[in-house]
Amino acid sequence: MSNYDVPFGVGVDFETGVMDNPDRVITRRASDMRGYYANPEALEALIASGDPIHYMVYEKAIPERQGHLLFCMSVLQPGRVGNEYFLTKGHYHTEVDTAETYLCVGGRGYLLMKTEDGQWAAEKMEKGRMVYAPPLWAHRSINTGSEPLISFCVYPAHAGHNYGDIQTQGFPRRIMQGEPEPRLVK
Ligand code: S6P
Ligand code: ZN
Repeated sequence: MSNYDVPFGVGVDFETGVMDNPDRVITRRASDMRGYYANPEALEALIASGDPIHYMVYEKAIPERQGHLLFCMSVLQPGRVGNEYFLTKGHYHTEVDTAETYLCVGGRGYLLMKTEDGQWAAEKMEKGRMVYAPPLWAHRSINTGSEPLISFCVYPAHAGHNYGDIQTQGFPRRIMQGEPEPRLVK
């Protein structure tokens, strides 16, 4: 029995993405993102110039077992590494038969998804839009706007995270600066 086997409520600020009294806060800075961008020199320059925060995730310590739901607030900062917009690492779920839903509450960007057999999809994220990542689809957020991209995510608590081949293989598309729309490049 944990604190989370009884009902509870928690406040979240949709303007900032911050959750009240989170049990875990994950902070990923530029230096945590080596291997993920097309332009490693630009990433090293960013690290040398102050190693800014890329994203933060706020969570409650829900028991990681079947039946529970894990949820989080994810706040991805705006910015670019060279011409490539800031992104999260992206992952598959270890338990492959688990989906996830994202509700964007602020900012603008994409949820980029892929499967191991080479399919991919890029769904737009903007305030009020919900995006669904079905079982088997790896998922990564990308901020193409000028404000933080703020999302509320929910997924089965036993899902687990598998970063797998993503650091070395990436996704089939990258999202680069472009006018008037971001460019999806191979
Ligand atoms: C968890 C969910 C999000 C991500 C977060 C950071 O299943 O998809 O909470 O963990 O957006 O992304 P990543 O790829 O670094 O875990
Ligand atoms: Zn996930």
